[in-house]
Amino acid sequence: MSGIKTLGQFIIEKQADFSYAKGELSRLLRDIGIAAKIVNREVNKAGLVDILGDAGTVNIQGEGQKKLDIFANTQFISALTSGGECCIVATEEEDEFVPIDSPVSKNAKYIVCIDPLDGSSNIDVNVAVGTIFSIYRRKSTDGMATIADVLQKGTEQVAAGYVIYGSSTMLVYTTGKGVNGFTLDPSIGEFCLSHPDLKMPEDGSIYSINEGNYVHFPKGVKKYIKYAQVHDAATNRPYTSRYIGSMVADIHRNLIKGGIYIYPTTASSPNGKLRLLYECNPMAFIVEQAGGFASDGFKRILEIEPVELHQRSSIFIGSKKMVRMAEQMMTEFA
Ligand code: AHM
Ligand code: MG
Repeated sequence: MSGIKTLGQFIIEKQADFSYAKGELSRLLRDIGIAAKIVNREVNKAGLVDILGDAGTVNIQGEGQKKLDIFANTQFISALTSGGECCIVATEEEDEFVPIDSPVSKNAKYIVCIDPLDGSSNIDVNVAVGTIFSIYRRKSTDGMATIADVLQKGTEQVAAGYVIYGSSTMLVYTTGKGVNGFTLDPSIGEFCLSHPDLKMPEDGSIYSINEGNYVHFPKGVKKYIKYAQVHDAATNRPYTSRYIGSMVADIHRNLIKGGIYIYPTTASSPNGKLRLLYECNPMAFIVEQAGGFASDGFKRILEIEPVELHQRSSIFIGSKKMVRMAEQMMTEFA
């Protein structure tokens, strides 16, 4: 097996990095990897079986849930329940957090926040979707973990990652010591290290935003879009516009090529659309660990104090120089 390093091997190798962990975090990451493979199998055959389309229920945000959202939600909760390392799962698909009340899990050290299948409106048209997860250490020391254990700032994350179900399936994660990417080799059913120590270019020339909402954007965002479209050879402008409408896929591309992804406040989403705990914080941790930056337009995403489970935020995330420039315009035209 020359040259191949599987996710499992890599996690075990890196376990020594965590003086506080006795293998629990490694097992948690392994459990997430296993659930991701099961979800991948179903996503891959979405066009074949009658699992496609609306399930007819509506999630806490009032959005229609697709059947695969529900499937993915169930898979991740069940993997985290049987793994025994996690005492609470907070998921975008459920209005309350899910306490894991088994004898082994209730004293477990970790909290997982997860968006089991992000961008699910893209499934019906065979466009990449993703899973986003975030892991925190439990703060309380006895009894059942509580909401206070879940509402931690992004800076407290001990690990975060995403899975992209795209032209190939990848799992990308960080434990705060850089970012590593693994590609699923379907022939052996293993995630294999393919993108060691991922670094995001400091500057880039891709901007990703749903420009259809232009009229509803804050002035600073409008100015940034105009800046992105001006010809200036020295700064590689005009930038290229790329927007898939699937956060994981848009950010994954920009992470590798250099770029900025923006989901600002709009008239219909005055606090932004994306959720702080399930989407913004984990992606911000990964991007910062790769050398990029994430802001809500004025302050660092990872330093926002969460006050509720399904809190939303605007987000400007990507290559550091691009995000700083967008922040500058937000302040100047506030
Ligand atoms: P979801 O969690 O309901 O799937 O929504 C999140 C998705 C992101 O993946 C994507 O970037 C964004 O919503 C697209 O929103 P819009 O269609 O408003 O541009
Ligand atoms: Mg989502």
